[in-house]
Amino acid sequence: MKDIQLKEIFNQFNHTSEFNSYKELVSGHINDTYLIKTTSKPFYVLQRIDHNVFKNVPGLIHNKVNVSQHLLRKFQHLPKEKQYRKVLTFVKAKKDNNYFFNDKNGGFWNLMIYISDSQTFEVVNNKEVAYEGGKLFGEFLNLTSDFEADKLIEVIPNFHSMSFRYLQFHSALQSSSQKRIFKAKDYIKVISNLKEEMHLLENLKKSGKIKTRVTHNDTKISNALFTKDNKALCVIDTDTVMPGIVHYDYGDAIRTICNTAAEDEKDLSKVEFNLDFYKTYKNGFLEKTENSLTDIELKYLPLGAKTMIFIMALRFLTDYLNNDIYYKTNYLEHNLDRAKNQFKLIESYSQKVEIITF
Ligand code: GN1
Ligand code: MG
Repeated sequence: MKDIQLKEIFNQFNHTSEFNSYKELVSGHINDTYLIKTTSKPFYVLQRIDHNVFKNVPGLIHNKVNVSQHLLRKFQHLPKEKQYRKVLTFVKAKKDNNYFFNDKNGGFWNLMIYISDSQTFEVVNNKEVAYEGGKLFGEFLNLTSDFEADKLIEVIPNFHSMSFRYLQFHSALQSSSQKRIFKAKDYIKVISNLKEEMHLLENLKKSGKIKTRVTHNDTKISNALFTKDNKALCVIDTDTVMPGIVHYDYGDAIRTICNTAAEDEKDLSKVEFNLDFYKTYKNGFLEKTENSLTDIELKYLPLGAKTMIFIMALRFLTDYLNNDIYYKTNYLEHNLDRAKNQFKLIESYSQKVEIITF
């Protein structure tokens, strides 16, 4: 049944390929994503955007298509077949000249060309991947630094706003069950103790001391494509490209590259901060961005890492307290386990990395 539906949706887009089969790609926590295998290459990635999370899907599509086109212009010097491996290519729908298709149930779909002979990592076990990941996300920031950030729509307002995430957390505490609050109790104190430090970057952004630019905002390492021999290829999942600060992207990549275990590993003894990968990632990232970063941006990069680990811990815990209404979960305490994992990572990070502040 599902293959018939997916085939129908796939055929609403402007391509000349023939649907053969599909495979669900389950790594993301929000959208539904399918690899569409066709009778001859290329394959495609078909995605239903969760419009409860992304209230303005046309705005999201506008952002990511424009950013892709901007990147493509930067890769004009490369041979054509290389260009299309370094940047996402979106396919238009047949109707209305849009890059999305609206199904009869109100679902929003978009289609991309699948970049073959590539791989992604949920956990990094290899220093080269840390280095290449740093270069890739650094290059993304570098190549979009001349894209006017105010041309992008803020598809999720306050996405990395710490004060907003604290508000959401406190309101979840008000309405949560005693049982869930009890399970979260050890972390409530940590959240309160870190409050001031975790607002530092937001205050620097608000005061204009750190400037806003185009950022990806979801630079977990599984959103980077690599060749089979571990060379960085392409930044994917550009749904959240919005104005932001460099620390978000720097930090979210570290959150995932330097965790010795997966984001939802339950055995916390496996969760450590890998300082070696941190240094390697930083070198790759700075290779691509150092010349364009101000002293104050550079100074606060380490705090960016801690802040991004923390904001994910806070969001996972908030969703647990809210009875799991936001992230996809596979079992009852999945969000709690994700939160515990991220709090453990902050602890390990703090033991290993010196935080530089004023
Ligand atoms: C969500 O859906 P996905 O996996 O790309 C979330 C990110 C989190 C991430 C944690 C729109 O990303 O902010 O960092 O989970 N995206 C949204 O893995 O909330
Ligand atoms: Mg995402």
